[in-house]
Amino acid sequence: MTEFFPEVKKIKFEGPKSRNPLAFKHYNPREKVLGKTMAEHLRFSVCYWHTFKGTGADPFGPGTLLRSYNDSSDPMQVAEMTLRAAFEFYDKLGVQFWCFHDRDIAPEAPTLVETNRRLDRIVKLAGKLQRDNGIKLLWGTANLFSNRRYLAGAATNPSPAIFAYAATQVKKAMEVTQELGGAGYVFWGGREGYDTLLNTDMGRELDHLGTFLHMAVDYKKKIRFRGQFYIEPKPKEPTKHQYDFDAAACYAFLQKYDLVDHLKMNIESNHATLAGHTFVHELEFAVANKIFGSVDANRGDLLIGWDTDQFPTDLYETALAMYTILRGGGFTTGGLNFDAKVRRQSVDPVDLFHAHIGGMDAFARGLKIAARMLKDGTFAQFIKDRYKGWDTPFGRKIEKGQATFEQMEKYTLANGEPKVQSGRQEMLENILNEYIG
Ligand code: XUL
Ligand code: CO
Repeated sequence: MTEFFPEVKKIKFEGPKSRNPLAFKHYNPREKVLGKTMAEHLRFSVCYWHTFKGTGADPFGPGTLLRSYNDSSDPMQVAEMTLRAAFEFYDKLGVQFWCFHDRDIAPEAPTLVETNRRLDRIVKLAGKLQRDNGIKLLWGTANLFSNRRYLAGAATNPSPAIFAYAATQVKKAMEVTQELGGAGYVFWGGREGYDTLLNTDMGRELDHLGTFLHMAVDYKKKIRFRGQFYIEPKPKEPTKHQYDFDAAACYAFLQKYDLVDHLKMNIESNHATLAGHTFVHELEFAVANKIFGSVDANRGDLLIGWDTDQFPTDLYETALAMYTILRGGGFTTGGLNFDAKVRRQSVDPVDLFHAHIGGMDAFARGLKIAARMLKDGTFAQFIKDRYKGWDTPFGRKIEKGQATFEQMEKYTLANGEPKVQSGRQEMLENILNEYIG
């Protein structure tokens, strides 16, 4: 059988002293941390779109990444070779999961019937490759943003015919996700937003998005698809404003349309920073509101204002992210999906390995650091002490909603000026540095 990455053997854990760039220094899938293996905690997934369909194109120039599995004029042969290359990659890298959009794995044909036939053919092969390699599907999704028909959105398109086309596509994408045993299904609002309010009925579009998701929930029940639905926040790009702006906007939307019980958040690091938040802020919000589901792991660039989707390497980010995720109970159906792409100059297939190895090691280190932070309990104790006034009978009464403004006035007049306490930010940051180092 053709090998697509003949220069790379199975990636092994060699420990922190290894100087082999094609080895894990920290990710040891079988090593136990807080009672679970690293593999069980981290549930790494490789995304199909960037890793196997990414070309390196940017707004200033075409693709630079040449791959042997693209070497055919027959699009279905390319699709098949790419899928085989992908499973060779998953196996050599040692991940358990993958993710895809319908149109990543099989190209569109002139008619929807033929498009679905192509998809079925590839899904059949994917099922076999999953079984042969012991790889599972973390989640599937539909690409509702690349085709010209979706230039003004899918579920929020001004045309009901395009809404219907998008629903038809999601119906099929859910079916194939179920067929492949997917643990989840993602809704990322590709072009669900606007470029100008001069041509947009925002209220109506939001209603349509709510209706669309309810139709998806109904169909999920009908076909008994047991995977978890996720919504993936992003504030802008490709549109000027995306309705799923951030976790808070998504939560408000889900509450208004009575969808909270049906969707959790798929938090992407670079989307968080585009929204003016940190990655950890978005995770913390999701955990605090019990809507955390999964992660698209990547990072942005401090000086570039768009979704650069770089591989995560920052230990502060991975440590704090894992600290929040562990405090939220860890992953159940979700995982760490590398929605990240190699740079345009990283033209060799081996760069895909370097990128993922780095991301996996960065999260493995983050996990170990977070576990130490949790075990020591230093930060948890600090926070507990900071709020200890609320654990007194006076504080508890307020928390229970049993206090009145008049009682607050009486208390304040009797007790005078309240004491303030230091937030100790610098001290806490120094302690954090000790964990990272
Ligand atoms: C786009 C993005 C998507 C979703 C899936 O920024 O993150 O790839 O993750 O549609
Ligand atoms: Co994403």
